Amino acid sequence: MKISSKVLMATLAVSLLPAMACAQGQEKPPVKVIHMTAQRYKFTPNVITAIQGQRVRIIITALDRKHGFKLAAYHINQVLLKGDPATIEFTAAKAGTFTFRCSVFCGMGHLRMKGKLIVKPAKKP
Ligand SMILES: [Cu+2]
Repeated sequence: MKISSKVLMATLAVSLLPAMACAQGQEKPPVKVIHMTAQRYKFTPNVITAIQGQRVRIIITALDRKHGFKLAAYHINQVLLKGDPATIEFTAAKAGTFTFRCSVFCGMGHLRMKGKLIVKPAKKP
């Protein structure tokens, strides 16, 4: 009987752990995760949105060659190596529409390889 109650306690503790981790996670603001690809001469998706103050994580994979992801308004410039996902994380603190573009010359269409980050103003209480 003693052994089986110990096993039961251990089982309960293990099953409660994920619930506790989840409750702790709720205190942090949620992160918006965006998966993106880069290839001549576009980012997919090329329009991304966030709410002001939101934490944004963009995971970008260059599919065909080396590219870059430059979001000047947020002082981000990341080289993207072919087939190697790069993670960019920032807080969308400024509302507005901001252009991001390729920052590694990749061919004739390089200058038009760009997209938009739209940060909607946070609602006032
Ligand atoms: Cu380029």
